[in-house]
Amino acid sequence: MEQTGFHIAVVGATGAVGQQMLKTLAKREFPIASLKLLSSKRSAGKEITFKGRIYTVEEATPESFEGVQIALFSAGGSVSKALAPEAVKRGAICIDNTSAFRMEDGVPLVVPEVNEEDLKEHQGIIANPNCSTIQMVVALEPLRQKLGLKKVIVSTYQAVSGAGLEAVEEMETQTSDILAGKEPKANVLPVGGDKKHFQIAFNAIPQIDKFQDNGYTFEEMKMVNETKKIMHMPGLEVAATCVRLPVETGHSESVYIETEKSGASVEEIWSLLQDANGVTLQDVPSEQVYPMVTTAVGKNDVFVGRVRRDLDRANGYHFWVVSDNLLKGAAWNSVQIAESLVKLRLLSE
Ligand code: NAP
Ligand code: 3JN
Repeated sequence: MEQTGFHIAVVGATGAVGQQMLKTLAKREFPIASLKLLSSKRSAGKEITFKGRIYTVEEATPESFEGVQIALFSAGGSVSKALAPEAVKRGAICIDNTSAFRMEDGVPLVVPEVNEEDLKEHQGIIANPNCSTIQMVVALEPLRQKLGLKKVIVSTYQAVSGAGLEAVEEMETQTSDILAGKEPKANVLPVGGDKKHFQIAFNAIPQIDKFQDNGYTFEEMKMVNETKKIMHMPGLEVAATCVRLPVETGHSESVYIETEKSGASVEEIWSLLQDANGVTLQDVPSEQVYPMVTTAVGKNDVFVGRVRRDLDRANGYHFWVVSDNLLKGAAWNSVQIAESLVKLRLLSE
């Protein structure tokens, strides 16, 4: 008997994001009629268990998408560029985790808590923003709605899993090598393909992705450009500094904003955050309650705390935002987009 639900493909199913994608689909009981697990030739033939059933991973090719309704891509930008249009040609809606199409006109860049309605304009490809952007805009949106937003300055403290499974392995090997008194080897971070590699264990690296000519890295400019697109605020002033830390999973961010309206109290900001979808407020300084990676990982929400008024500006506020970069930053946001497509009747069963 044919199962009810959707015909799904997960491209990059063996990767750090792909694995979380499968866990999230299972946890959310997303209605699945059939599931294809796709990767490169390297992992083809590997077996993965999903909801008690064993699936064999296949090499992703244009023909893989015949009969697929939703394709979740997280296999890198070049794979998305080559295969997402092939999937669309065959009738699939692609939810793409890479930067390949994020800034293209006609491609909605969606964080459901902020701009779910943009999904209605899709032409086959929907982009999932960068993880650091996602967790920040979820916290910014309720403040923008009530107070208006003029300026955002963010510094990130990003986990190694954002750079993939190889980077996590590198950090673990370096850590045990250093603790054993051996010289650590660095081949992956800060970014594959750049001139130099640095140790991440016991370090903080102020480079995520390559540098652009303006002195900012691609990761920093993704935060700038994607925030403006998602929030429909081309004039918003945004600047970012992105730093990699030896944390396995969970990105943290120190955010400074200037609002249109002046003088809101910390209690008013708390109340806006408390009522916001997808936000958990953790802010009791006297009890040392604030968001941390150790308590945020494994959860779908964005955790916000350390809310303070700026000492000099009546419209300036500081806060701290933590989220699981592989969940809200990638897999959960993608599955949430798929759920929104179903809710908005933009997919037919
Ligand atoms: P990863 O752990 O290195 O996994 C990469 C995945 O892509 C593996 O499943 C790999 O399959 C597959 N792959 C590689 N080359 C392929 C090819 N030619 N054809 C088909 N599949 C191929 O990386 P990750 O951390 O999961 O990230 C994957 C991508 O997701 C990143 O490159 C990035 O674009 C995106 N991402 C987005 C965010 C975000 O902020 N939203 C965060 C992290 C990552 P094999 O097992 O066969 O190698
Ligand atoms: O480093 C992180 O914490 C997030 C990394 C995201 C990433 C890594 C490799 C390629 C991306 C992304 O999603 O922006 C990409 C990319 O698709 O450009």
